[in-house]
Amino acid sequence: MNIEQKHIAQHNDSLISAHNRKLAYLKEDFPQHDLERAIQKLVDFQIAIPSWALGTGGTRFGRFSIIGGEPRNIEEKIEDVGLLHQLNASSGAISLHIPWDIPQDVAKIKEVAGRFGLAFDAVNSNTFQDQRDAAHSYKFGSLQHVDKAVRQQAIAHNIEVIKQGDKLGSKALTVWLADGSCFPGQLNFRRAFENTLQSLEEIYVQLPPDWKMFVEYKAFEPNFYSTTIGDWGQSLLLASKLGNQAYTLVDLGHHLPNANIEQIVSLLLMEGKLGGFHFNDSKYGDDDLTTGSIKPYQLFLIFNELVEGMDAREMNHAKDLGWMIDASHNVKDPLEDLLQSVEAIMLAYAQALMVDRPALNSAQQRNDVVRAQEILQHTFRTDFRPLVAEARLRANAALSPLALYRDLDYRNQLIRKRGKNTTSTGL
Ligand code: PSV
Ligand code: MN
Ligand code: MN
Repeated sequence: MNIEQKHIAQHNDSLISAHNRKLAYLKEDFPQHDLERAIQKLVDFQIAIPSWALGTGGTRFGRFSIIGGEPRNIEEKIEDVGLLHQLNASSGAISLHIPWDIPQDVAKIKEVAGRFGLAFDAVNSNTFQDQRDAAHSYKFGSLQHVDKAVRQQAIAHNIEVIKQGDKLGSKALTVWLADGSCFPGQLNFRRAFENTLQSLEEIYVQLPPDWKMFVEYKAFEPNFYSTTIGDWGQSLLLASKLGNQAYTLVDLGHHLPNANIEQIVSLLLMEGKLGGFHFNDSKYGDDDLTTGSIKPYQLFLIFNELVEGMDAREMNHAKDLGWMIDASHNVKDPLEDLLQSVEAIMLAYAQALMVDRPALNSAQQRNDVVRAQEILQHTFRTDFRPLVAEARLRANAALSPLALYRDLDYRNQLIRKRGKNTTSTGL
């Protein structure tokens, strides 16, 4: 299914005068050059959508399949991302999770993705669930396991995922392990870490030369006493030992409460070891809520460090890191939720681009704490949504993607096509 360009044009016509008025306010207050630079960076910026977030999610207490019209296979998942990309021109990639996704007909999958101008971002392996007919169980871990045969099975799976991703044009493997322990004494920490490193080394040597490995960390869950890659220190240690194709991946929901994520981001970037993100938001743990829905200021502060650090290293904002969402939806239409997440990320990026950086640097040099805070909060509290909308307009997308999605009654169109009782992931 496709959105006709005439619908986008009609929608934009109906909003254009209000949009121009809001943009004009910004033009009065900020230099034209800074605004133009930000708009171009926003046009270029793309965020990958996780294939597993396109259907209704669930918790361990249940799953309510209330939406309907969810994608039934990988091609329909790609079509859904294509729809988002048509609406916002900022969702130009999909991240697959194997074996929740089984890319069987590679030519067809590439054809569907090509139709919507989508790329394949990092492929994710899964050794946190036992697969049907598998010889060994991951109950006591995968790459860390005390039994070499179990480790070997998990290594072979990761290598298979690289092969599948390579056929599609992916350029990165994300490894997230549930490995750890639930009780003191269950695990020899050192041996678990060494086994994990050795296993990752066997996977690492199979990476094509232009690939990256993202080592994702998470403080707890499903193990509740120790997690073998539990924080950025452990991930960075592994990535450093593995080599220059290995990086740390920051999932915003994977920290202990009150962690200073923006500081972690800035140091990883400084060390050249920041691989990318799983964006989401949380109040308590790995809540996987809509990005920017709980802590938008934190999201802005993270982007503030990114813009500062990437400019200092002369990195390409759009291409040099993996920008991905990792979310789950229990009460919202997943597509609406993803539109909100992308919007929040773009806005945080726009705000960060508009920070008066020379003034901030100077305030920091003078230890002018009050001025530094004023600079950041002034930018955060200025309404830069028109910049994000303008970027969409220039990329032939919708001024208000969510409004157009609702106006077109798109969910009901999907339900009519795919049916009411659909499920999409292996969750
Ligand atoms: C684990 O909590 C995680 O963040 C990893 O990225 C997994 O791949 C994903 O969630 C699965 O939903
Ligand atoms: Mn994640
Ligand atoms: Mn997670």
